[in-house]
Amino acid sequence: MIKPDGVQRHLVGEIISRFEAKGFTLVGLKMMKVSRELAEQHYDVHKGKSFFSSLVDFIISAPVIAMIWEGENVVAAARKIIGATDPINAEPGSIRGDFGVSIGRNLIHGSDAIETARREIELWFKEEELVGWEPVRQSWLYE
Ligand code: DAT
Ligand code: MG
Repeated sequence: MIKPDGVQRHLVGEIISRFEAKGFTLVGLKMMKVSRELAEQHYDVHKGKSFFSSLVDFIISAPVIAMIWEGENVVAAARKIIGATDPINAEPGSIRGDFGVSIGRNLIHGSDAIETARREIELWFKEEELVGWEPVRQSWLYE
C-alpha cells in the first residue's frame, strides 16, 4: 500500500515501476480513502503501542494506493525493495532508503509474511477486484 505521503509526494509511478521492473505482476490496484475502521484493523498488531493512534490518523489523512503483487518470493523481495521500517536504516536503492526521512512518513506498507498478505488482501479487496492474467514475459523471468 502506497501511504498518503507517497501519494502526496507524487511518487506513485516511481514506486509502482520498481515492482514492475523487478518482475512482479500487478493483480489488484485501487486508489482509496481509508476508513478509520479499516486502518485500525490493518494495524491491529500495533494496537496499544505509543505510535498507534498517530499511525491510524496518518493513514486516513489522504488517499492511498492499495496493490496486490504476484510472483516468486514476492513477500520477501518486496520487503527488500521497500527497505527497513525506519528510513534512516533503509539501504539506498530501497524505496524508504531513497525517498524517506522519518519513520512516521515511510511511504509504503508491505505485508511481512505470506499469511499476513492473505489476511491483508482479504481485508482490502473484494474477490472481484482481483484480476488474474498471464504475463507473456514469464519465461524470461523464471528458469
Ligand atoms: P513495517 O511498516 O516496516 O512493517 P511495522 O509493522 O513495525 O513496520 O510498523 C508499522 C508502521 O508503524 C511503520 O511503517 C511506521 C509505524 N511505526 C513503526 N514503529 C514506529 C515508531 N517507533 N515510531 C513511529 N512510528 C512507527
Ligand atoms: Mg509491518
